[in-house]
Amino acid sequence: MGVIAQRKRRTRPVYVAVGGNLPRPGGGAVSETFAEAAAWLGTLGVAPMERSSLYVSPAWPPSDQPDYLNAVWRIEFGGSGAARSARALMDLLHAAEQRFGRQREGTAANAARTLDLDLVDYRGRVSAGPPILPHPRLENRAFVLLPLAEIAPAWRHPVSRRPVADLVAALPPDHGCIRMEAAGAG
Ligand code: PH2
Ligand code: MG
Ligand code: MG
Repeated sequence: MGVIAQRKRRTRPVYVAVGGNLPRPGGGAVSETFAEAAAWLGTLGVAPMERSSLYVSPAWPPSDQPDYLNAVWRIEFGGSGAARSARALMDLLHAAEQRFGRQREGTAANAARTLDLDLVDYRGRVSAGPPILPHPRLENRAFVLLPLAEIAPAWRHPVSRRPVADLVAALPPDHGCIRMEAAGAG
């Protein structure tokens, strides 16, 4: 096997958790925001190559916010060399959030949002950040684990090494996160 083929094989994937529970300015479904954000990232050489179904879940912590739409994407980098570090990718994800109407200034933690793109796993790296890797709250979040298990059934938590199926099985039964029937544009 050539060196290039070997290197390709060893490259570990990057996963991003996607969420939103507000229409962006000017309107439009959250699912459309996801699809357009994916397309925009693709133009920057950071293409979501695999996208889970869309999942609906109540906002966490419980509140009167609209339900969230969530998904997980596997990201691949194009030839341009864009975002070939976790930090650079995080910056691009923040730029996408801003482009699609995310308000950060003056908003509380867990405020409703048009688009949230969280780096869940960057090639298995463990880091105090920024960005903190792996995402510190992913183990308790059905809305991250269910879509991740869908597109990456062999995934293991980079620190605990627990398989994603075990993490899913440990979720409280009343997590309320439901996969939408049609494979979405998420
Ligand atoms: N994201 C949050 C806070 N709460 N709840 C759900 N259901 N889905 C989310 O993506 C989510 C949340 C902050 O990022
Ligand atoms: Mg988040
Ligand atoms: Mg975020």
